[in-house]
Amino acid sequence: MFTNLKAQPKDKIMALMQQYREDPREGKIDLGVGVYKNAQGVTPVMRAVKAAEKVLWEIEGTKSYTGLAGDPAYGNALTKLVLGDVIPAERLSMAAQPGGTGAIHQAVELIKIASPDATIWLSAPTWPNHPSIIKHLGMKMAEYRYFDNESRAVDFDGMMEDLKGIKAGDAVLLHGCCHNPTGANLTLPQWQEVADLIVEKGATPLIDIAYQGFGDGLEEDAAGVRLIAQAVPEAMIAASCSKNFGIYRERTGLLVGISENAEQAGITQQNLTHLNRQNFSFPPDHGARLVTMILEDEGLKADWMAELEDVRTGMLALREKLAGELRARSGSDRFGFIADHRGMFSRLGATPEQVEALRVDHGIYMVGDSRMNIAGLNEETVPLLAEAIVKVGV
Ligand code: PLP
Ligand code: TYF
Repeated sequence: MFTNLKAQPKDKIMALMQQYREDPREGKIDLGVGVYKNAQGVTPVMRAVKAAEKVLWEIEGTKSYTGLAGDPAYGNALTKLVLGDVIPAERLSMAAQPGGTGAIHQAVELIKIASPDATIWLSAPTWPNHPSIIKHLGMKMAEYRYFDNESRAVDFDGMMEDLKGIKAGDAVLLHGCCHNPTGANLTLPQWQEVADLIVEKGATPLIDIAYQGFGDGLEEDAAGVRLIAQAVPEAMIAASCSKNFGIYRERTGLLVGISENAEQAGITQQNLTHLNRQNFSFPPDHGARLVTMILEDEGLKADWMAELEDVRTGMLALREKLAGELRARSGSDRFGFIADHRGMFSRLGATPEQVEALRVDHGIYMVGDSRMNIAGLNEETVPLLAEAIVKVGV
């Protein structure tokens, strides 16, 4: 049987991580995988997570199964973080998932059940796992233009033109904030235009929000999601706690369904629960429990928000510094986009040869499409990166 298996494409980001680890050079700089790192290059356990884990160790009396859709308290707490109070509870359905990735996978499965001929529309570019999961599940996909390689900003005209091709029953995958891999994001008026078009076409948005709190703030980063959620009769939201709670390996995500009415929401809930049962029965609980404890406790929540805000403003300061260093070294404003982008990533717009030169000649690792993880920098390495970028001729 196994002799029938064929080789599978590698996860390029993971392959790059491996290459970085094997590089013996001392001054090497890792701007690859999308994991937050502090100035010392450490991905810390957040204070509130540590505190919650300590309490949990003391009070947790059982590790018996939760529900098939996870603990409802977790779903409610995380949904409130993402959506605020903009959608009445009776229209919501939710199921805990192993990470944001699990939530996306389950959303595509839900689309497959509800609308098997649907095309799922993806931004060009997008996170490589999006097309990979959709292809794996045998669904059709199409791309909409998103990034203008010249200005390194959103190509909104191109996006709207391409989205005119949406058909009723299709799904449109949107990044809720902090677009991966570009760092370029929609403005609120642009979100409104996208929402209007989706409603007009009778499509369903699938919003992937994996970096809430990493861009302009917890509330600000959710503004586009809330706007679109209020504008459409139905939507899916795949939320991840990996980054903003720093609990990557705990696999903590949530799929939220928004339905037109309470009756429809009940059926959607049954389907979400059914899908969990088919795929893994019960979702992981440890990360979800920590998130619930933090969001439900005023003190823990305040401390988590304060630490997250430090993470966010630290990355913004690095963006400003890098844009400044590049302005000084290149004698031009053409790198100003780095300060305009939000989240962990910016797409530099370098050629594959330049990305290669950065790695080979300067020990600087970024993804092949020239996506760099801003959190991989610190005060000392920003000038080194700026120098190298100018040297390789970006
Ligand atoms: N969506 C995007 C765009 C991401 O970058 C990530 C990154 O990690 C995820 C979803 C989901 O992450 P996880 O499955 O670790 O929660
Ligand atoms: O884009 C990134 O780097 C993060 C982390 O298969 C990641 O989203 C990378 C690859 C992968 C899963 C997560």
